[in-house]
Amino acid sequence: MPSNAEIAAVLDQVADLLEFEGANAFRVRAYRNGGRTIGDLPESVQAILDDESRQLTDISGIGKDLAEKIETLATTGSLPFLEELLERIPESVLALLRIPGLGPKKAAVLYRELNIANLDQLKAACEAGEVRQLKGFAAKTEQAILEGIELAAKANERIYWAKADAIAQALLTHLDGCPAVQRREVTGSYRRGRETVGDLDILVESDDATAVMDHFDEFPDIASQIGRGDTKMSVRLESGLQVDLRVVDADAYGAALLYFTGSKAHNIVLRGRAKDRGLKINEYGIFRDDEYLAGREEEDVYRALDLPWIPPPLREARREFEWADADDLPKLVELADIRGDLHMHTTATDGKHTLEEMIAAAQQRKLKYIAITDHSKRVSMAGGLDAKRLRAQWAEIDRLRESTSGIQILKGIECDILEKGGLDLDDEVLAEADWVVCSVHYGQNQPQEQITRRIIGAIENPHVSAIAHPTGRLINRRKPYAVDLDAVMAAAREHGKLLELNSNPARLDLDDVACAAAKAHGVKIVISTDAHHTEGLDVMRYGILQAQRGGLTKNDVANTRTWAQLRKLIGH
Ligand code: DGT
Ligand code: CA
Ligand code: CA
Ligand code: ZN
Repeated sequence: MPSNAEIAAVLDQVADLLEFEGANAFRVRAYRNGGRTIGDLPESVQAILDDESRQLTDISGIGKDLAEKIETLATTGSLPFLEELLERIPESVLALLRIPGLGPKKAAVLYRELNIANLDQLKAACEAGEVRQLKGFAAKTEQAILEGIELAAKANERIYWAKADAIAQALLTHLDGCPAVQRREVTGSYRRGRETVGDLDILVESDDATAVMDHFDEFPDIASQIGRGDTKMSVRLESGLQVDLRVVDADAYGAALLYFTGSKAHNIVLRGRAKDRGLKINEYGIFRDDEYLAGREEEDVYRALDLPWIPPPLREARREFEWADADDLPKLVELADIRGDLHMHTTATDGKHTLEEMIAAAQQRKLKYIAITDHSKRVSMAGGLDAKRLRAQWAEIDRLRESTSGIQILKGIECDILEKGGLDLDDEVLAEADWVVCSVHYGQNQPQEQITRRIIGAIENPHVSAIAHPTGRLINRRKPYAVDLDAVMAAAREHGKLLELNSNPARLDLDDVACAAAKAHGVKIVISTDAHHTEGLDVMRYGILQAQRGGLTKNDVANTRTWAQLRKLIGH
């Protein structure tokens, strides 16, 4: 359920897009004012929708059309009208609208008169003095725009790893069509599996850099070239993402792979170790004086520094060198280790697929067990389950168990932790469940002590198995709650409860650092998908990356166990 602020942001975006398209000024203003009204509303839109005696049109300034749009948005989480608008306007143009001080009207003039469709083109046009010649623009405007571009670039959101992955795979497939490409890899933060990626860094081994770059330049989604040299090149894609390409020969490939994978902090430690040994390391290899010692493979370079090969997710200059020196690098958990998925939804609440469809999809993915965890009744917008409906779903699970083989279907629930503390369903109901995962969806802005107390209260309940998305953060969109994770972990340890690593690419909650902290506390992690449709089951691999970055092994992750073992672990 979107918050008032989220609804307001959507209405505001609709206003921007309508204005950009030159829509009627009254219409634009209706959305703009509507956004402000909802943003300033002292109570939640949801409360009004829930109350049958009231209507959104009762709010002054919200007409019938707007009320319908808001209701659609509130109940489905998306707005088809906005999607339509977005489809008509190229993604790169949207970046223009976000430049402080430019605004949709001026952006539209630039787009129509000068054909400017992205930030690089706009910057070039300003610098060439073309913008000041337009009606309604001046030299001063040009300067303001240039400053705005800089600001916008800084504020430019890093993209989710999952989105970067889709682009990276397309780029690699494209590069594989070039006969001059020998080895190739996406390096940088992407290879380290960071939750967000600033830009993509592609490394290619080839003895014909020109041919590789010419081929790369034909990638269809390139919006503009940022620069090109003899062996390197940078472009911006239509989506706004920058891609750096570097071409090296075979002798340097391992050294360059190491260098460009980073992190920078990891590289700095490597350089220090090289220096200690009278060696020099750079992206071309490892050298004694001017003699090339190694560089074809990453392993060779690490070996020259008396180190084992270190998995990229660990390369953050955290504990990897300490572990490597003690010959104690963790054997990181892998997707293939995962046996079950313990958080998913069905059409009984806000899922898109039925119980049967989710089970079939889990079987296809070779999962050995799944827990069905629809929302509890407090989440009214999602049609959360009360005891009666939950028991009806469990009866259905009983029937399906008879006709299903190869997979265990667990009776679960995602039970809300109430604002005032306590759980949304009675203990006697929870006692009948195989698996209870608890989460905070309301009262997220409470002070630290209160929200921590609520979560620990759930952990103390003997029927509870795990805490879902323990900090509630949404990457780039919503800060974590003020929760004291240290206290939560201590409680989880004391009561033998699990903490979730929610694999949704927008959540990845717990994050890598918190996963490592949980391990230090002796708390096991359960990596779950929180799937709301069948394909949602595929996000597990993003959670695995985050767990790897946290240094987790198979043993640290509860759902690598059989259900019988896991059940014992949580004392059920
Ligand atoms: P990002 O793009 O912000 O998500 O993060 P990275 O890690 O991909 O950073 P990026 O693209 O600036 O550079 C790629 C790698 O190149 C980086 O991880 C390490 C290496 N690198 C870049 N600049 C430096 C530097 O000044 N010193 C060292 N030692 N390495 C660098
Ligand atoms: Ca990068
Ligand atoms: Ca880069
Ligand atoms: Zn959920």
